[in-house]
Amino acid sequence: MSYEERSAGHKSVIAKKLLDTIVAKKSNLCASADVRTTDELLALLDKVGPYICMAKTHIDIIDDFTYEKTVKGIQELAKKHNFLIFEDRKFADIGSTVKAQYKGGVYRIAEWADITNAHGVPGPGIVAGLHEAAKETTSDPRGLLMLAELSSKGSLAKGKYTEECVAIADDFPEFVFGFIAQNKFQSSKGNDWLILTPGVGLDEKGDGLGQQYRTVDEVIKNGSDVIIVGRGLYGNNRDAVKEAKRYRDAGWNAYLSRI
Ligand code: 5BU
Repeated sequence: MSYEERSAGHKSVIAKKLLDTIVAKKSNLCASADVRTTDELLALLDKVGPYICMAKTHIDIIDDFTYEKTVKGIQELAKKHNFLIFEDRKFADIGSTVKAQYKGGVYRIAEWADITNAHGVPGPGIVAGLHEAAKETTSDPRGLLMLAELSSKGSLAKGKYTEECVAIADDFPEFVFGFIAQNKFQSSKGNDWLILTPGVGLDEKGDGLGQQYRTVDEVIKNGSDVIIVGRGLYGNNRDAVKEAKRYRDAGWNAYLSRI
């Protein structure tokens, strides 16, 4: 099915917004902006902004983080270039704790990130806690991705664990709209999950610390809807604009051949 068709029938507001942005920009590329300072982060997102549907952050690796400069800066760029914001927080605690972590502390993620993600290890309470925090924080749509699989070598998230993670998602169709995963999953309740895939690189096979890269064609052919690319865009002194266009085109062409 095309992104347009899936948007029309989707139960999640945030999934619709993402699908519509992908269509408008002809880009299924999410930039993973894993740099260490606010200036580098904002400069990178301003450069690649026109070519991405989404920016993924690890807000806790920014050495000089301030809500005023870092968060406001990301929000301005998201508006300027029309992309969604995904904080890759990987929540993993009981419902009550993740609720406080998502809405509070220094980062107040629920206020500004359209999307975040969570491990299924604690069971369904983690999703219920995050959903409560989202509803108590804002009337803007918020979406959660469950971490069904990881790209790293030897990952324990597989088999029965992955199956149960997918089953948890089926009980929260308004909030959970898909997975961070390497494969596609069918919902037993007819939900249309989006698959966002990290571990995508066209020039390298890995990073020496367990990361494993597959090509854009491989992952899209296998059912991914969004490719997540970090160092492939800006590592090794790459020209981020040139690489963003390259990954955007590769992602879009692979999608067109799939449908
Ligand atoms: P890279 O530079 O393209 O390797 O960055 C990949 C990003 O995706 C990085 O921020 C990781 O934290 C994130 N990631 C991943 O690489 N693999 C996974 O399975 C998950 C997240 Br989940």
